[in-house]
Amino acid sequence: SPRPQLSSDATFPAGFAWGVATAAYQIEGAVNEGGRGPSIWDTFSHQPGTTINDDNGDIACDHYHRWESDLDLMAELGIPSYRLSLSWSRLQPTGTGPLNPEGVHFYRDLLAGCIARGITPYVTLYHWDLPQALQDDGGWPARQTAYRFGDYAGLVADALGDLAEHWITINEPMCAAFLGHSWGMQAPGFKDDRLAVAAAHHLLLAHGLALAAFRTRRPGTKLGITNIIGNLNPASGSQADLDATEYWDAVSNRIFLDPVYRGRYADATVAAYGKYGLTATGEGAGAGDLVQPGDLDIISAPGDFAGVNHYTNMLVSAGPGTDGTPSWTHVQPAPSSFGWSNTPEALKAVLTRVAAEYTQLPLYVTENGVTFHDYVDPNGEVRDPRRIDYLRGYISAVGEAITDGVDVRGYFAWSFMDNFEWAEGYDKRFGLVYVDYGTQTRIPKQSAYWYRDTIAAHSPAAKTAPVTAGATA
Ligand code: GBH
Repeated sequence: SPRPQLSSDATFPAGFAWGVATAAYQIEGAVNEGGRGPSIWDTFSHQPGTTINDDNGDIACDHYHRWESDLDLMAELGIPSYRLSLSWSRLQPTGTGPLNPEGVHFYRDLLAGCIARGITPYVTLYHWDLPQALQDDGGWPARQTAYRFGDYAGLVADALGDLAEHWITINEPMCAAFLGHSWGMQAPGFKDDRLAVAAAHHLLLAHGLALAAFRTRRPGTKLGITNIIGNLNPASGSQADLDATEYWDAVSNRIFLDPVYRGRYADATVAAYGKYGLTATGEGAGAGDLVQPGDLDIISAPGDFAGVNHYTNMLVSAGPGTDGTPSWTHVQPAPSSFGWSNTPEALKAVLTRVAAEYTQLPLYVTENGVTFHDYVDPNGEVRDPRRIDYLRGYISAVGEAITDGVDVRGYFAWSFMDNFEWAEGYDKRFGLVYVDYGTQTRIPKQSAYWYRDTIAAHSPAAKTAPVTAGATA
């Protein structure tokens, strides 16, 4: 290929974790098999009108039955690391009580299957699929759910903790809290900011309780939380736009970063959500107050790495949103199916910010990717040059951050294969591998071959065994 693999300023340390990511409900299917209990995503996606085409995850990629060939394909594509999530309700069908042996068996086989193929698993304990029974008891807006999660984490540590070194407690509490309880576009589908803020705090508390429970049982493992971090830019230099940007930062980024890495909610976040009971530290709180004394100590107990998911670069302007709050739009909308921009410098800015302002822990980009309406051409190939451009830019940005001194240890492309994109159903294809859902055929897109070659070119082994550059499809 005449095009350079990555920018020349990008460097990657030995041992850098090159990977792909998925999540349980988005790929597994088999929702009524192996003793799995229902989750809020089963309930939500089966309500008419909640997802595009009324799609649901009943079958998804049928990964529950096809995991061996999926891992074979991953190994063939030379992908060294795999971030996957566990279905809480497959492991603990009602969110309380002992683990379901069939669920444990499935995940032990899956994780051992990764290791057998030379693929290093990175495991997320919670990627949005709360057991429905816990929702029926109040869900994330209820404090006890955080304690149920701590118990679950301890049981998982005992049952599976020997099979992976890196564990992520919670994926994107921002989406679980706000998309699920304020915007109403994700399970459980509420539109109530008070519930969303309570959910946010309890998701953070759940992270802290899980970290402690896991650490006690598996002292050698590495633990962290993954936050989605957008890059926010004021639409103009006006004071109003600067204020609006600070507001969005406070309620989308800082609400999750400050408690974990600084041990208190930011003043700007408290200013926005004090009306829903959020306080900086819970000092002096009474029984029944949202933030309790000691919560922030649990939430900010040191982890071993920080997970960063990044997709969006936003332009914030002061014009009132529907509820009188500031509004935002995407920067330079590109023709991806979500209208997302291709602005890799935003990822570099986010990584640089987290390292400069929040933590010296190693960072992992636990998700980054883009969706297009990919299709199989008459030759049976899936050509996705825009995804290759996107990945080249964003991966280069990671390498440039590393060159500048930011300690980034891994990059996981979202996603290994096309899958159930939540409220967007199967309409949005994020995969490096195309999935023909009718036949469950997997077809690596050109981007998968590009990623394979990029990994090889930027891994120590490449120096002794060079590979042919460019896509081979
Ligand atoms: C992540 O969410 C998730 O962790 C992952 O499961 C998901 O598949 C992936 O990224 C891709 O979305 O109105 O423009 O916001 C990121 C947050 C939530 C972004 C849903 C897209 C809907 C479109 N995603 N959101 S938009």
